[in-house]
Amino acid sequence: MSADEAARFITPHSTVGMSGFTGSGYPKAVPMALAARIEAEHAAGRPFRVRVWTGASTGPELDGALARAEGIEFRLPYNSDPLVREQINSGRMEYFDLHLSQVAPMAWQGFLGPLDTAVIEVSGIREDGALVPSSSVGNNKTWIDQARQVIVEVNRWQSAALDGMHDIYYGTALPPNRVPIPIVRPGDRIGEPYLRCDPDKVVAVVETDAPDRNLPFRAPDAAARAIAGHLLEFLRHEVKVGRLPSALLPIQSGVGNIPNAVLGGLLDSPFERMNAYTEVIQDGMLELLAADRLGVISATGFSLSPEAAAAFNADVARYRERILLRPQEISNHPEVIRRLGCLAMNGMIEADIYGAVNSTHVMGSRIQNGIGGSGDFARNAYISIFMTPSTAKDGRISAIVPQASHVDHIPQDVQVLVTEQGLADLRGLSPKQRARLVIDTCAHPDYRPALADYFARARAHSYGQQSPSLLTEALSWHQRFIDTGTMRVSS
Ligand code: 0RQ
Repeated sequence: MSADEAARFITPHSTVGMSGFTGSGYPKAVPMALAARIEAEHAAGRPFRVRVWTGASTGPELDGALARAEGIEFRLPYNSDPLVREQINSGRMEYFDLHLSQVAPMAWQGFLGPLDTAVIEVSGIREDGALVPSSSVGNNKTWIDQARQVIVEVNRWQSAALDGMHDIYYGTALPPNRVPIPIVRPGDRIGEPYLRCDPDKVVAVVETDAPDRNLPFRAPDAAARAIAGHLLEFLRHEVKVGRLPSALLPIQSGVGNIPNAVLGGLLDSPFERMNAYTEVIQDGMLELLAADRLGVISATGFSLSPEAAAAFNADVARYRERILLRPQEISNHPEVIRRLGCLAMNGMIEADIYGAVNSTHVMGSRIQNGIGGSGDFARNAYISIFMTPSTAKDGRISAIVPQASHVDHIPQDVQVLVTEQGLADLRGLSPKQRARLVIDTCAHPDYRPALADYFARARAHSYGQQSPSLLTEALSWHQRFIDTGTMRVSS
């Protein structure tokens, strides 16, 4: 049926579980039709908002359209849409930001309430009613299993050759019935290629032919290349001294400019054929796969530039055997990440001198995106690495601060910090040893003296000496930015 007809099954204040993960595999027609319906209802003076659950970020046709219609009252999890961000930060939308591996298990626990409708993009429907997933798996299995009714969007743009790439594991349960997840190598297939779906639940099938979000990547700038350089040197050193194998350990890489520069650096690196156990497959990962530098990639979705998406779609069959897309509950499973010993490499907003990392909140209160999978990987990784340029906003903000204005990753979950200034290997160090190294290695020279001065005075006057702190001053850098537009102290 048409998307307009399908959207009529969604009622005000109900909960809708949408497919979609970092701009791939999200429904494109039904959310737009729903947004139009919400706008019409609002114009007629009738309130209409819904609760939206997704895999992670989606695209302008979903989050953007529904936010523009003022149609989302509550959203979970990770978001990167600017309109949604603006509504969250102005207090008009409630946002529950949680670890991506925990979304499905928490939905099963029941405290989030019932799921009324699942809207799931697929690349095909088989004769037996099983669904062929499209370019992401995310929480689709859980949404289909939990929803009272299912709307399926079949997207012709998605390559038919995706068939066979997915690994949908049906062995998860709530305690006390949990069993081990039997993945011991990134490429292990433990499930089925298709999503099971009770045909009696399907109230609508809508056909589309529309591309995924596919944002172009910026070419790596000098800071990104410097960060990648420091990181690759560190990994080479770890191999040389025998702490990492010559093929490294399964890599996890976040999305964005810097992680992409790191992947670019791996293309020319001396490491043997590597593997990836990650969430998102970006351009750099496909290049590594095509160059045979990567053996297998396990993830839950793609996040490609338009060129990479077109090239990939034209050649999916070539990659099919070496890419696995899993539910995000499995791609980000703490048990598997710990067992495989992933090397986690993620971006951050800021870190403090003790190595606590803020991935989510600007100036402690404004959400940027969300924690995503960074926590799933950081806590359980073999080595947990966070990266950022040492300053933001043309140098007016230092990314190394006396105290993080919000903490997503505690110092125990942060082993390596990298900026374009250098790399701090914090493993095995006490808080005071960490502080000296972070200030000397990672901070921008413009902010280094002020950080060293703060640390020296904290050493002299702090209440305790384990993690010296001046409580009334620790967040003053952020307040100065809010008050004056810069963290710099005016002369
Ligand atoms: O703002 O857009 O207004 O210019 O934050 O920063 O430098 O473009 O960096 O795109 O790599 O994002 C942490 C947000 C970095 C990302 C974060 C401002 C900066 C800019 C973006 P503008 P950049 P990136 C895998 C793992 C959490 C989820 C995660 C993220 C904007 O990496 O969301 O890791 N991570 N998931 O100006 C004020 C600072 C700032 C700052 C940057 N110190 N203060 N603003 N910005 N640093 C993927 C998934 O989980 C799905």
